[in-house]
Amino acid sequence: MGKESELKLLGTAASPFVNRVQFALNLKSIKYEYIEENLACKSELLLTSNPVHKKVPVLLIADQTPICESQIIVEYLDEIQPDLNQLLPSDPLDRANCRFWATYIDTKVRSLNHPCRKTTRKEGQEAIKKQMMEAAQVLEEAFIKSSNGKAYFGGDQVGYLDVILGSLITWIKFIDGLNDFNTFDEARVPQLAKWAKHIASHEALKSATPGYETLTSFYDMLNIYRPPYK
Ligand SMILES: N[C@@H](CCC(=O)N[C@@H](CS)C(=O)NCC(=O)O)C(=O)O
Repeated sequence: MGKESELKLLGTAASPFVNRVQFALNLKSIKYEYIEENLACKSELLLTSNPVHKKVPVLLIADQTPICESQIIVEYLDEIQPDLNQLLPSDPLDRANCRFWATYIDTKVRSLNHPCRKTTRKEGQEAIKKQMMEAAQVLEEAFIKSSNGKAYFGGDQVGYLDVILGSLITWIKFIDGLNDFNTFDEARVPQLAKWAKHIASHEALKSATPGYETLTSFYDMLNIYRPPYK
């Protein structure tokens, strides 16, 4: 690797999108310097390197050129370090399929699970749970097709979708806990539930996963805590 060898990652420990990039960096044994951002008071470096969205993660390569958006960063890492744990498959059609599901996960699943998701009505909560249940069912089918009876979306080794969805598991479980729900219910989505357990114990993800306290304080910082409905 040339100038890619000096990488800096602007992040926030509680962000699943930052954790996603860290997961990919770990899988690929790429060294980087981590810079913690305070999203309540964004640094000049963040504002100038991601002026469009002003969000983390941002990957800065050696000359400070920024790359924004977690999916794009993960793809970039896969391209600069293809020999170690290749994430996207080589077949163009399989790649397109992976990107389709990645978009589904980051739009549909993330919006249902977003910590800022607010509904003050019990019916609203129930509707969201129902939609999350349906989304999990859809992902169960996608997993069965993609994994071909193996442990991961990527087959025998961690693939792109394992990174994309794997990095959201901690937040999904955290929000589930507040809402008395279980997205990865073994009775409803047995294969997905088994996958979630398996990937969560993967060292490269474990070391990129924030603890419960980090999630709680981030959630509190968003100032949206409400007790779960009973
Ligand atoms: N689509 C973006 C989402 C990144 C994102 O939402 N980052 C949040 C932290 S989890 C952020 O920086 N929020 C700051 C803000 O909204 O001002 C990605 O995949 O990188």
